[in-house]
Amino acid sequence: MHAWPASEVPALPGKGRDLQIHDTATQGTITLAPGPVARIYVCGITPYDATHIGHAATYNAFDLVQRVWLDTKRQVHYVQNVTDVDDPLLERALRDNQDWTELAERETALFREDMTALRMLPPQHYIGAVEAIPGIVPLVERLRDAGAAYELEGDTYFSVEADPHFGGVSHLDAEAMRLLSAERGGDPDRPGKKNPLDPMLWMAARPGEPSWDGGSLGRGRPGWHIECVAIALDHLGMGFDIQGGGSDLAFPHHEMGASHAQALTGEFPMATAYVHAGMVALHGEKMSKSKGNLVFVSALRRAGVDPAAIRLALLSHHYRADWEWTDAVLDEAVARLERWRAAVSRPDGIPADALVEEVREALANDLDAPAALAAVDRWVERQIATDGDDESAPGLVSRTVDALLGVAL
Ligand code: 5CA
Ligand code: ZN
Repeated sequence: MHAWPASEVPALPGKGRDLQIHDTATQGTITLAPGPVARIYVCGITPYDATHIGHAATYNAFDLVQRVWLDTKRQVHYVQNVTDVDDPLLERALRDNQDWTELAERETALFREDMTALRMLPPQHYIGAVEAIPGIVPLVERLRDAGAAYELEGDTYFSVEADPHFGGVSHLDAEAMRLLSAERGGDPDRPGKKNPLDPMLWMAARPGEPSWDGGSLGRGRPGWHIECVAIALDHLGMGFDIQGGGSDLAFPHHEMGASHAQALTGEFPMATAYVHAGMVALHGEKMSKSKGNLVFVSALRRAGVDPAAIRLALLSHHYRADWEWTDAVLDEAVARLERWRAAVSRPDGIPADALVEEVREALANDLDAPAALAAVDRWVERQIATDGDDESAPGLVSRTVDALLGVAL
C-alpha cells in the first residue's frame, strides 16, 4: 500500500541527543542507541472511524521519536500496518450495508490526508493485513510444526506456553489478562483451548466472511497479532528498536506479538523498547469507536481549524499521560500558534541557539513535548518584549519547531 507524502525536515545546526524513553517491558526509562538506521514499528489503524484525536495523539508521539532520531543524523526505518480485515471492520461494514473493502479504502485514504495535514512523517513501508497474508501463512505453519500452535475445530491457536518470556511486556496477572483478552478481541471462554489466553493465529473461513488460501491451514483469515509480527519481521527483523502504539495495545496485542516473534525465532526480545501512548478521552471516557465519543481530525479541518493548531494541542500533553480533549485545549493551541507566528515573523530577534538545545533536551527526555513547548513559549515572550538584533533567530526558531515538533509556522 502507498503511504502519504513526507513534509521536509529542516536540518538543524549541531546534533541531537540520544532518546531516553519509557519502556513498558522493563518498566523503566532506557536510553536507546540504535545503529545508523533506527527501526520502529507502529501499529496502524483499523480503518473505520478514523482519524480521531486519540489516534492522532498516538501517531504524534511516534512522529516525535522519528524527529529525534533524524536530528541525531540517523536514518529511520519506519513500518506501519493497516488492519484492513478484522471483526470490528466487517461488523461496521455489515451494519452500514457497505462493502468492507470500500470502507477500508475510504478510511485509509482519509487517514493519509489527516496524517499529511498534521505533518506526520510517513512510514517507508505501509502494509495492509490483506496484502501480508501470503507471508503470514508460512509463519503460522512454522509455529504449528514447532509445537507452538494447535488446531481447534479448524482454527489455529498460538500456545502462550511456547514463549518463556510470555507476560514480560505487560506484567499483568492471569486474571487481568483474562479480562483484557475478552475485552480486546480474544476468546478466553472458548472450550477446548489449552490456555484461555491463547490467541488465534488463523481463523478457518466462516460463512459470509472473506477468506484466503491458507495452504495446509485451510481457507481462512489471519489473527490480529500475527499480522503485525509478520509485517514487522519481514521489514525490520528481530531486535528492532521500538514497538509502538497506544497503551490499550500493551495487552494482549504487543504481549502476544512479542511471544509469536520470540517463539518463531528463538530470539529475545522482539523489540528493545515497547512504547505506549496514553489514552485521550472525551466527556470523561476514553475516545473509542465502540462508544462513539469521537472528535475527528478531518471534521476539525473542515471547520477551518489549522492543522498546526491541532498538532500543538496534541503536543501540549505528555505522550504517556491520559488526557481529555476539550474546546479549551484547542483554543489554547490556536492562541499559542498565533503568538509563535507573530514572534517569528519579526525580521530579527533574540538569539535562539540555547532554545534549540532546550527543545532537543526536552524531547530526548522521554519525549517531553510540554517542556519543549514551554521553552519555545519563553523565547517567544522574550522575543515579543525585547528588541533583539539577531537576524538569524526567527528563522532558526521556525526550523527548530518544524524539524523537532512538526509544526509549520
Ligand atoms: N489496528 C490496530 C493496531 S494493529 C488498532 O489498534 N487500531 S485502532 O484504529 O484501534 O487504533 C490505532 C492506534 O490508535 C493504536 O495505537 C491505538 O492504541 C491508538 N488509540 C486508539 N484509541 C485511542 C485513544 N482514545 N487515545 C490514544 N490512542 C488511541
Ligand atoms: Zn498492531
